[in-house]
Amino acid sequence: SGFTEKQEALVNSSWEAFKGNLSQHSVTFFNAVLEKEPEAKNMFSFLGNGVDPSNPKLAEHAEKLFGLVRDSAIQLKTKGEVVAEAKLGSIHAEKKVTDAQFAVVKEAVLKTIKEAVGDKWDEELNSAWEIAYDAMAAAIKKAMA
Ligand code: HEM
Ligand code: ISQ
Repeated sequence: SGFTEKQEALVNSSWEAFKGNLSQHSVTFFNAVLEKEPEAKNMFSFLGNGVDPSNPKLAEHAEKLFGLVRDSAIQLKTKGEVVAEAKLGSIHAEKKVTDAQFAVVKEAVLKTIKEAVGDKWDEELNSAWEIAYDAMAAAIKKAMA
């Protein structure tokens, strides 16, 4: 039932793969979000010119998001639950982020991790990311309320 050491290790190692080519994977990530949710372009101040691979803000923001999903995996393993900082709740409440948008970002995270790990991808790895993402999304939604 609990999040296992193996699942935590899978998330950690694929987080390293993501960081290994951060600028490329950040572009993949933003394109995947915008393909399903064009409105997101207006939600991020730094997307004024669309997805510009030379804009360092893309990587900065993507790194924060993926880093928090990794942190979620660590929290799940060490204490069995995930808590989000109050500020994360207020930012997303302010931007009026919806459940449907959380689902779009989830699919984009999974697609990006698949690209990052290449032939190391399997269902177990995918499922570990899903569990960690869902737990962090739930914690943010709770902090939004
Ligand atoms: C801001 C994390 C889901 C929209 C932030 C920030 C963090 C963060 C750390 C503040 C720093 C930064 O801007 O990079 C997360 C995590 C998510 C999540 C971990 C899922 C588990 C979403 C979703 C949306 C969204 C689904 C809607 C498309 C935004 C916006 C900002 C923001 C618009 C403000 C960006 C700006 O300053 O221009 N998020 N987020 N987030 N998030 Fe999220
Ligand atoms: C949501 N929150 C923070 C950063 C993000 C970067 C890309 C797409 C969605 C995001």
